Amino acid sequence: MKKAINLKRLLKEKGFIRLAGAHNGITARLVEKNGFDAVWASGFEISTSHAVPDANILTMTDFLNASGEMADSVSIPVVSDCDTGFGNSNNVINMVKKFEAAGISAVCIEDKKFPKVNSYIPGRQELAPIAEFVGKIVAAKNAQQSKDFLVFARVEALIAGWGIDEALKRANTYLEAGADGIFVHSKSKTPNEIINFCKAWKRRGLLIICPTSYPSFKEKEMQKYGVNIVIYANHGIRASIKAVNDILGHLRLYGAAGIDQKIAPMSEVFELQGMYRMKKDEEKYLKSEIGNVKAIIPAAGSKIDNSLKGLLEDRPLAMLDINGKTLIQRNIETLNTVGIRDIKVITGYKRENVEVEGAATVANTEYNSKGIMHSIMKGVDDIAERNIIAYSDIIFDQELIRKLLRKYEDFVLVVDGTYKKTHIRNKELELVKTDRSPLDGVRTIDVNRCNRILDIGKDLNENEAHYEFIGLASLSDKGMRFFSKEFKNAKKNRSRTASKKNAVESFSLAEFVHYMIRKGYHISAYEVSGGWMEVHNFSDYKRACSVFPID
Ligand code: SPV
Ligand code: MG
Repeated sequence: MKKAINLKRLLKEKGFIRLAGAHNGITARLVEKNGFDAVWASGFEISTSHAVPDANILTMTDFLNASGEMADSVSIPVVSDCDTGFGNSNNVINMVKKFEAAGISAVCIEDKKFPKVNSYIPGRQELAPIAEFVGKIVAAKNAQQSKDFLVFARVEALIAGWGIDEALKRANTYLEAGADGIFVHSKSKTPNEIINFCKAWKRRGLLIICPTSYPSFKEKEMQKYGVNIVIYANHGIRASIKAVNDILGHLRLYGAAGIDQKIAPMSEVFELQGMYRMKKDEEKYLKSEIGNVKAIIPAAGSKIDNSLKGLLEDRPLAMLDINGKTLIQRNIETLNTVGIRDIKVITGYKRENVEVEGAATVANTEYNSKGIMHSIMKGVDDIAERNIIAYSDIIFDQELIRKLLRKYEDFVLVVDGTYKKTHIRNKELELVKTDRSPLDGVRTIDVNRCNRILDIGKDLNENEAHYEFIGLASLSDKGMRFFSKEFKNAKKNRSRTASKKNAVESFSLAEFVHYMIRKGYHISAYEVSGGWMEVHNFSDYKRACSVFPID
């Protein structure tokens, strides 16, 4: 497994690189996001995250799993802290095989006796014999598969109190044995010990330090003394311990009020965990039974019948509560149930009060001066195999949508032939004339017959009309492309002549379909007798309430 960024090359190019500690996928991702050159898969952090001491309590497999997760989560290299190599040279051979295969760019082993204890803990800090550690380095270098894999040797002589001469001797011997770099560790409160080491070290191999206990050492200074890699080993987990403690304290004392400003928003977490990328992948690969279908619900308009104003206050019609659930939410759930998950609700009037689940919202800030067609076009981005457009003042049932999805014509409007008998509103209807009249006055049967729309509009003569358009349409990808293209053309051509009111952006869907019919397009009618209801006024609302159970 190869990393996108090659650590060996990076070191050659930059001469000085910065690593920060991590213990799992998300912390590694934060290291990358914050611009570090590589991740330090810290033994201290991994142990802490398992709530055990950094003292070889965890196994090689625990470290391998954590390191592998980090490597999978970032594109920058991961350098794994492998303590003493989890045993003798036999364990080191197995370790290199496993870590290299897991996509790790380098391992670092330290010259202490197994089991080790974290370097900052006073007391038992026993060094391994030089010969034994050299054997581990040679074994590691011989075990690696790729020439780019690096093995760093960590000198603990200063930690164990053996002094600078022992540290120099060990550093030189380890380089001779084939180590790709020397990590010289110090727990001194000042950088002097490390500076003295650097000054005295004539051999000059790749040098690594970890300034946890001597934070005053500036990166510029480090470079002056020949340091090539600085590891900020454990600040991430210490920061998170403090942050989590603070937040838990706040929750205990005050509850969740006022806490949102102090924690990462969910959107940031979704971004970090890769949710948005997954949703994009889903669009591409997750094929549902119904294929790739999108829905657009224009709900930007401010027109509300006077009889409903008391119920709506500061909300658009789509937010009308019908027995515990809003009108729009009922439609979104119906679409979701059928398998349509890519839904865009176009908001405008009082859009700050529009709340939907299971759909995205797109703002139409010009809802006052432009109409439904402008809203619909705001919802058109990538064109799907099927594109549903549904007005926000109707409620439809699942069966109607399922049947509509089985209509394969390029441009289909759902029309109802029963309006002459059931018309109980005082609202102007968008009437439809087709090349064939309805099969029967009230009841029809779905025989999949294709009925071509000859005319549509509010001003159509009732005697000539056969149906009313219910505000639901289905377009194939080809149909949608023509629809968008004609809209753009019409916008361009008419902008010179039409008044604002007559501008194509102010058209209703029916008005634009009328325009397309005039241009010769074949628009089909899907005839229904029910399966939907409209909500324009208080009587409609009462009827809807009597149909839906209380949620
Ligand atoms: C680690 O991060 O696990 C290290 C560095 O080994 S330190 O804890 O600073 O010794
Ligand atoms: Mg460690």
